[in-house]
Amino acid sequence: MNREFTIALVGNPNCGKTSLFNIMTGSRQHVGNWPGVTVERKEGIAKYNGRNIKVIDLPGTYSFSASSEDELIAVRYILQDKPDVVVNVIDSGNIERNLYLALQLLEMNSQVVLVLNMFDEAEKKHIKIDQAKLAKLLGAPVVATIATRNYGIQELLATALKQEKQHREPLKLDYGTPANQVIAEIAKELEETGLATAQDSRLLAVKLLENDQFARDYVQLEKFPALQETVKRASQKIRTEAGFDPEIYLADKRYEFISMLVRECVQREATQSQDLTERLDKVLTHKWLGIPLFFIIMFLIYQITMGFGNDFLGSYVENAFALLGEYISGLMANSPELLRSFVIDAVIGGVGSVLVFVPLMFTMYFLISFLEDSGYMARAAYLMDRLMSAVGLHGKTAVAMIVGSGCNVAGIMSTRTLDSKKDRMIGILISPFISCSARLPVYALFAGVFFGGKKVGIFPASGLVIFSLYLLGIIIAVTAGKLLSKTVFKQEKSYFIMELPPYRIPTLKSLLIHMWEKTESFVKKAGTIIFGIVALIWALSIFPVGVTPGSVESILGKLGTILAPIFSPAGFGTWESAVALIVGVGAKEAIVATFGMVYGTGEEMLSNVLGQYFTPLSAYAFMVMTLLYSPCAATIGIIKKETNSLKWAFFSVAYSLVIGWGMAVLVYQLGTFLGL
Ligand SMILES: Nc1nc2c(ncn2[C@@H]2O[C@H](COP(=O)(O)OP(=O)(O)OP(=O)(O)O)[C@@H](O)[C@H]2O)c(=O)[nH]1
Ligand SMILES: [Mg+2]
Repeated sequence: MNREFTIALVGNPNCGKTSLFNIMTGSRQHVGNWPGVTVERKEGIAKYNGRNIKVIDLPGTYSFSASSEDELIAVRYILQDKPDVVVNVIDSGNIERNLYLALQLLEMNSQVVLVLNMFDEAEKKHIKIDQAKLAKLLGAPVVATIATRNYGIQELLATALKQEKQHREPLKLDYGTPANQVIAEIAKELEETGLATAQDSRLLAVKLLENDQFARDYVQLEKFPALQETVKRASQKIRTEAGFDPEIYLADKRYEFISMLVRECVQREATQSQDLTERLDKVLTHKWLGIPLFFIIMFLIYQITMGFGNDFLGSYVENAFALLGEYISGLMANSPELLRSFVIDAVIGGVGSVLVFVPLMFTMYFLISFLEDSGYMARAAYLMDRLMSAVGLHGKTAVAMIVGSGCNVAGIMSTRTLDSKKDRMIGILISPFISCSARLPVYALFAGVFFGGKKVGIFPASGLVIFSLYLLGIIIAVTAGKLLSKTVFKQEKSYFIMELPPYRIPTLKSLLIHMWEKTESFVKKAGTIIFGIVALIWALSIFPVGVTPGSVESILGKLGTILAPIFSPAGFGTWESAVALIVGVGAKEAIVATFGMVYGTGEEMLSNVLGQYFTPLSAYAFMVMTLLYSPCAATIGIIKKETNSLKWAFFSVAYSLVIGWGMAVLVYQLGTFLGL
């Protein structure tokens, strides 16, 4: 079978690979202005001149010495799957740093196209790059692109296709006399033993000489004593002849070469003016102001989401649903009782109760996308790092927590960027405490009913309540992380290095796409998973035959009744709450849907009747429970997958159940004691 012509996008984190991928393939993969957005391989098809080109988007990596899971995915793909053309995406504004990876790719015997992306930013910084000269010195074609403006993409595809019939001489970087010879020897031995192909033998030889762990594992060096001996002798030779360890010596030679390239091909005009990024960072990452500003920004986001998204826009949708419910219920007045109950209670009451939160979702996602695309998220992680390291957690855990506030599954995936296995385990296990967007409908419902219309100072109380839950999630996550790092995952402190990208003004288009994607998946989830759960519990609510649907005598009611006493100390020991919490493990939005079904009456929206079943205090305890108890099914699945262990998935459910229940009880009992 003819394999499709495949190109792979490889480059440093945050250089615009996914942006290029999206334009080339018409995909809508997540793009964000911080390093480490993409953590898995994505595929798409680009068309050029009627020909299909398979395009692979990979996580970013700074070099071939991969240490974290996401980098490993990138490096392994290049070595094992051998794409026809490696498209090395370079951030033109930071060409020196990006060339480090480029040199390693060019040392392979494969087709490489160098892409100077973010060409607009280089121009803005008054950096001029002589593309022809760079291409000549590196022996590979160079194309300039601006992914955000769809500039240069056709040329990139054309150039990539052209390489099919070309032969490129691998870059023979001059490492000096002692090294050149030993590298050739190791490469030859690698090829002879079949450990490497002509394509990657030189690169792997260099990496082995550098004592690179990834390369050692990749060729399984410990199984080949003769080769091991050769590498050892070669290292010794460099040490005696050059006077340095091979790692230092070889890296130094690479930097020497890069300096030469930059001298020859890059022109910089000196500029005096401070750019926008520097000015903004003076305030936003200020030593004292930074963290309070971060919390103020998050506070405002929740305020706007509640005030504008939910109370203002949401009320229209709620009214529309109420009218629809009334209308349909009128239409179905003479329909069979069961059908009527299904449509009115399950579909309108259940799924409808979730859908009224669509405006809330898109407001939230619009604002979060703005923070992500502008580059502020990277600052937030940088600021949080100080808090994190104070309690012994790795700073990148903050990135996972921020990403996790959209969806815990995504947050857990993003722990792939953590180098140390232990740091990663902690990140995975604390991520589910972060308040994700699926919990928002639950808060919005309860906070709206019990705290809506009240004000604390100038702020609506409902927004404050939701913000307090967001903070509580962070506090519990950090505390749990500290405990885990002191007990199960004891280790040395690892350090956080994260590049702060320049602030970029997000394009409205990308914000709208992001918002649309997320809202669409929220609606889809309501129509599929939530609908499925609702249909199931509805079925349980009508049996045994003859009971009033949704009553305590139904199977559902009986099940809930058994469990209800567990929740009595937390103030919500009703069978309905017990059932809602059980199905909430399937998906947190299902909690709202369940109440909608068992309390709602179709015409009367849930928010009008909920007040009869909770007090403000028990409502708050219930929200705390929703925040903390058990991760949802999708999150449990990803914990199992990423830790590769059922045991940890189980642990995660068990310990969060205990914490969630304990905190809800604490809130309720303390509140009662205080007379709230
Ligand atoms: N000005 C400008 N911005 C760009 C360009 N290409 C991408 N960006 C922006 O750069 C940021 C990073 O883009 P991504 O496509 O997510 O980068 P990536 O290389 O996939 O990043 P990782 O997945 O984290 O490795 C986003 O904010 C993009 O909007 C460009 O050519 N010019
Ligand atoms: Mg990406």
